[in-house]
Amino acid sequence: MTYMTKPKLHHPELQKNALGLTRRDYEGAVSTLCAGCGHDSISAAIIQACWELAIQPHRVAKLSGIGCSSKTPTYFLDKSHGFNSVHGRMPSVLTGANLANRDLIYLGVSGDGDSASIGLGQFAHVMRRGVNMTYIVENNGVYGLTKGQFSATADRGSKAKRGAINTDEGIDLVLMALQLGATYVARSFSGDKGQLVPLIKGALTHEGAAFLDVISPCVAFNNHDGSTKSYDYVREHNEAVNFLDVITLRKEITTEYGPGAVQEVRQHDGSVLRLRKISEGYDPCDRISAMNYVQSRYAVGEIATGLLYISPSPRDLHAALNTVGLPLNQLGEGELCPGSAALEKMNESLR
Ligand SMILES: Cc1ncc(C[n+]2csc(CCOP(=O)(O)OP(=O)(O)O)c2C)c(N)n1
Ligand code: SF4
Ligand SMILES: [Mg+2]
Repeated sequence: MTYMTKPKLHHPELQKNALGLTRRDYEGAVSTLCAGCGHDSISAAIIQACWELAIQPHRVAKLSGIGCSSKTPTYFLDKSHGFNSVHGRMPSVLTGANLANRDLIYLGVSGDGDSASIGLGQFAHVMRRGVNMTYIVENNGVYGLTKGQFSATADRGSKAKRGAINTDEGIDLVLMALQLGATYVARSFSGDKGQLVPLIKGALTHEGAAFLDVISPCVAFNNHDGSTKSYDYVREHNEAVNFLDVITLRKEITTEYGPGAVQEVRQHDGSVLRLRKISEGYDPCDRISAMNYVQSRYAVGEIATGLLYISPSPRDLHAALNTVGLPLNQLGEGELCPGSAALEKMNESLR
């Protein structure tokens, strides 16, 4: 059995959001992942973020590939659209769906094997095309579902559960996303809900390619000494650059911070991202500095987390292709099929 339904009994006093929905309205089936798996904490953070943003569940399309991580969309947002694709192919399926219906909020959930091994090409192209989506990689450094082989994000020199040393260089998907043109790039840790929930909210409200690398320990195969993706290792080496607060149009700005400590970035949808700086002088609007910073922390064994880069002027694939403003299912037959004369004219122009 791959999923179990949850009883739908709500406590009458559960807190409601602006739509009158409780967190339970954003849940899915009971998880069948190992107890303590980081992926379950990420599902909980997605539920919290969507509830806080008061997103209508039917406006979300959640897509994934294959892996324990890719199973997780079953465990949240059971009233949303969902598509579990082929291993490593979530980005192309999501791109097609996005081009057909630009009105939905696209959430792609993937694993480090799914995105950095078999799906690396797909990951690269969805980022460089600027597809408007939130791309979450639940990164545990192993192929959890197939019993713990090193994935391409495992660091060189890190140790497998049975003692083998990884001799290959690890791929940092954050660095790749920065180089490829993603317009919102963040890293977090499944064990830090306080940092993760606002980062997911910021990504969901961002109108462009938003990439989130979440280190998510695999308790069954990669949570031992010598692993660089274990709970202990990440807690000890986590270097947060900022703390994010997302203020939507509905919410008044009330938090007060000291002068100079906060940077505000206004997004196209009207939401404001307030960044409380932790690392002095870190500018999340400077892509090249972000790349240097991530690499310099890595060189001394630290993991840079937080909102690492945001473009104040994101671009989206629809803008690049100059597509029609409405989803295809809202167009009439006349608009979808311009007729044989128009087709003939087009063919003529290509002869
Ligand atoms: C085409 C294809 N190749 C290989 C597999 C076997 N396979 C299933 S999941 C997986 C890796 C999953 O790793 P990851 O994406 O990191 O997810 P995790 O289970 O660690 O969350 C592999 C190799 C497959 N299902 N399909
Ligand atoms: S095998 Fe690892 S990744 Fe898969 S559910 Fe268990 S702990 Fe999570
Ligand atoms: Mg994995």
